[in-house]
Amino acid sequence: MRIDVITIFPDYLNPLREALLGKAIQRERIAVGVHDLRDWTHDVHRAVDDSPYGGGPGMVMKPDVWGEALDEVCGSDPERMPLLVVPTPAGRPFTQRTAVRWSREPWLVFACGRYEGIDQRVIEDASRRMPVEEVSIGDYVLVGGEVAALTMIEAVVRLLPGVLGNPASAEQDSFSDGLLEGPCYTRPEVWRELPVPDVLRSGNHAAIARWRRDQALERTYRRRPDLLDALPERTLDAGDRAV
Ligand code: 6GU
Repeated sequence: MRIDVITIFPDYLNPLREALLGKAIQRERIAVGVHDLRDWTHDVHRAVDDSPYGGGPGMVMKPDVWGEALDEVCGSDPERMPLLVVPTPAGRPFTQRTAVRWSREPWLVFACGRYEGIDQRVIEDASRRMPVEEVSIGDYVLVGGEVAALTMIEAVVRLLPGVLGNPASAEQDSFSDGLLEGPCYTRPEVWRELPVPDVLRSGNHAAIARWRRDQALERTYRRRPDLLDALPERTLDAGDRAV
């Protein structure tokens, strides 16, 4: 998978080179390009923003600069256009489903806006040549799209084959079955007078699976009842209905 990010703060994306993502780059599971939006300005001030039509606070990112940046980064081969992602608090919610869907794409380009946003015609124009998704990572407002892009890139890249050490761990994630994951434990058996639950040391694999499922259901009920409401009834087994 190829991932490009366009931003006025390229250093914000440095964490991409660390840890899991850095390893994925080294192992050539992903190729990453980070581009400074100001490289596509032509004025001495390298201006990327201007005041909003219609008045109001803040600044809006200029369409001409973004237009040239996207033309160059995305190219013009209709057979090989990227999926363009525009992080914005006004977007559709980014979820684990989005991450799974994007993990099948060969090429993602993230257009990170700052200030009040990007002139909407940039999105409209890009949509004439490529798929564009405006997405939000949650109901709060960040200063810019960079941290949101990092978040989404991490969620996508860990799903790619050969990136996680243990592929089974992606399948057991919170959300992959619509539930939050329950608690987990390791040695020692008793720590600060707190024992590991007996069932986990019983060796009874059916009982362990049932206990884990119950813990996940109970945690989801207490913390995210909205997820339970959204669960199709047929995904609940006989044991679940008894909980
Ligand atoms: Cl994707 N961008 C910004 N700037 N703020 C956000 C967001 C994105 N998602 C939630 N808040």
